[in-house]
Amino acid sequence: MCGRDVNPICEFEGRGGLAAVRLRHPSGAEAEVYRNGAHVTSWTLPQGEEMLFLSRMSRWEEGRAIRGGIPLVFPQFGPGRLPQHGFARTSLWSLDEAGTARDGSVRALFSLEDTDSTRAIWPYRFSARMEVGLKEDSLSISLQIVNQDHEPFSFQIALHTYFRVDDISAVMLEGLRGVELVDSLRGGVRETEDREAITFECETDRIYENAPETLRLVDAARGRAVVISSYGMPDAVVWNPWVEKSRRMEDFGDDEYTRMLCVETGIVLQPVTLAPGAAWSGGSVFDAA
Ligand code: TA6
Repeated sequence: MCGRDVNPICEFEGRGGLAAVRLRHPSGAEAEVYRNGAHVTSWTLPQGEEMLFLSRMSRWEEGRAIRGGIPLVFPQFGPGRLPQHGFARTSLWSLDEAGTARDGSVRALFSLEDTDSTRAIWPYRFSARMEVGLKEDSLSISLQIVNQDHEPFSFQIALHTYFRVDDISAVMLEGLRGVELVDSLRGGVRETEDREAITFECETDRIYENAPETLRLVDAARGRAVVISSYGMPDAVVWNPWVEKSRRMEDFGDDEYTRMLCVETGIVLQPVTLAPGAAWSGGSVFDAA
């Protein structure tokens, strides 16, 4: 374990014996990333305030998605030919580089290449890279996908971020007024969001198409806001399982819906098609306000 170690980078054996790395900024801000899925499981501000939700019921097993934090959805969003949300979040990523950058941020670079098991279900050669960047009051996630195959391939990708909130009934999500959405709970019906501040009173599962690059999550009960910026990823998914779905999720506490909101930045409705040798990049920055 990293304990009071003040080094910017510390690799350790995390829960379930899984390999993890802690990033520590001189301000005291910290982040933890598990190589299983290149999964960010914690982001704390300099005074120790946790910004991400992590279920107390999460499993910690190689090859199984961690419930909470920032799961990476790739190459498929949702159900389909591949396992739900694709294989990136259940694959073991390499930690390639880590340290302090010239701008003072603490960074860790992870990569994933195709393997026999990925090619068995998704017959393409690819390389994926994720760079996690930590500053005093912000966390950034940069992504790159390269088509290493001789054939073009299409993919969806998303940062399925679970933000921690003190009380979902006092949460507002701002910036989506006028954006067209697909409601996954009503058979994909399309409508236009007419609220500037979205509030939450029931199960919510909506894909906003071509959302603004910046959204603002306000956790009024905590007096905290997070500015969610993204680039290269035009869609935003907003999800809270509420009561009944929470009860059906065995790695999620029945009452935990009150303390989380997923605001997922990604490419969902119009998959990206990459020609052989081509690269895509995108990412998000979360600023505590
Ligand atoms: O966030 C959108 C969504 O697709 C929801 O429909 C819900 O299934 C959620 O992802 C969680 O999916 P998971 O596979 O992580 O249980």
